[in-house]
Amino acid sequence: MTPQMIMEHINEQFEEGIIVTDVGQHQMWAAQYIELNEKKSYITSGGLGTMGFGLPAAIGSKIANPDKTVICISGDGGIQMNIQEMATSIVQNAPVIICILNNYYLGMVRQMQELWYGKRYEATCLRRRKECPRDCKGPNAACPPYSPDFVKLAESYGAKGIRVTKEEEIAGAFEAAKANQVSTIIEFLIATEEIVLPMVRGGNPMREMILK
Ligand SMILES: Cc1ncc(C[n+]2csc(CCOP(=O)(O)OP(=O)(O)O)c2C)c(N)n1
Ligand SMILES: [Mg+2]
Repeated sequence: MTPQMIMEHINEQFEEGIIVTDVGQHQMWAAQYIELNEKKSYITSGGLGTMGFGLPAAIGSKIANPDKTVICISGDGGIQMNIQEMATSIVQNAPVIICILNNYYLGMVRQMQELWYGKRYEATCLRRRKECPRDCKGPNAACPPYSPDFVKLAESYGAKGIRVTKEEEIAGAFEAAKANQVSTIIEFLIATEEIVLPMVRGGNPMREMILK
């Protein structure tokens, strides 16, 4: 399942709403693929790059616009920076649809380690354990399971949780989330080593943009 598929489903399934992003690769995919019009608006921390922005900003958007659908697009890293605000969404009765694009990595930084540091993944794999080989070059059959279980985490707050593992499940997950009266986390297990382009290496001029 590619991130682009998820963005296309959001475009097709929501005629109106406020789309809010967190920070990372998912933010870039949202910026590139989400279609906006007079009924759809987009809130992002942009280049300020404030991980943890997405969920509280989505809840605030919902409180200010109770009649609008609010969709938060976040990563498996960023969502955990302010996950406690799930409780706020419940107690304030401010339901939002939270899409977690789970690539098991702090993907934006992993991408830089891949492109410029010979895949020396350091502090970016969210499955990494002490037993893992020092020079791991990416996911393989020996990888431990991902923690936390986002579906159970959603349920523990009194919200709903749905896990989507393949493309055919995307449409049904959004239909279910729309029908829910409480916040819904949809965890999408996406390709782990996808990169987002174009990109400029820190300190380089724009003419040295990487396009492919
Ligand atoms: C508070 C904060 N810490 C660190 C960073 C640096 N940073 C930018 S994107 C990113 C990774 C985000 O990971 P995830 O939320 O899983 O999103 P992904 O890139 O995988 O889509 C990091 C660590 C940041 N922008 N803000
Ligand atoms: Mg991630």
